[in-house]
Amino acid sequence: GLSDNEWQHVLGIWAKVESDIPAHGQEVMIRLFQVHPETQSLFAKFKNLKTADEMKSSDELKKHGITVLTALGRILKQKNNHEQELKPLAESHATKHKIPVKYLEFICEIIVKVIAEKHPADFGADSQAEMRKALELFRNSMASKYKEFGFQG
Ligand code: HE5
Repeated sequence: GLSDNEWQHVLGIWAKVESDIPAHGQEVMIRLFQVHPETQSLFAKFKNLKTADEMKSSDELKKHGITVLTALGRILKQKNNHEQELKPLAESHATKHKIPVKYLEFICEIIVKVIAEKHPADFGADSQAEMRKALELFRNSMASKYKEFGFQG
């Protein structure tokens, strides 16, 4: 787990994400689709968007970015007690959307990169390592819940 101090840093950084969730979410989704195009094909609504410009003009993509980061923020704020918040997310991703753990890894790494680009002065190597640790905890919990729902991930 993370120490109190580490959680405090992680949530301090997350407050910067929350200063503009739509812009961060949009950037995360576009980057995910550009770096890992295989993830885009899972989205019936988005698989027809070809260029970054088309992605940027999609209100639905923007909305989904907000949904993803809002859900993740709620989980991070629970620190080590995220079971209740995480369970419905793990269930839908395991049984309905069928999102491999590998793709959770992709999006988490992109989230770190996007925060680093948008907040270079506040998100140095140590903060990045703390955020990676928090996101790893999230992924590990998702992976173990996936198994409870019978999805090997
Ligand atoms: O599960 C839901 O609510 C509990 C449905 C809305 C939702 C989806 C759908 C939410 C809240 C999240 N995702 C959140 C979330 C946080 C982690 C970091 N997601 Zn999610 N997703 C949804 C992730 C990670 C992640 C990685 C990938 C490749 N997610 C996806 C994919 C994905 C898909 C395909 C869907 C359903 C399609 C959709 O809503 O399209 C607009």
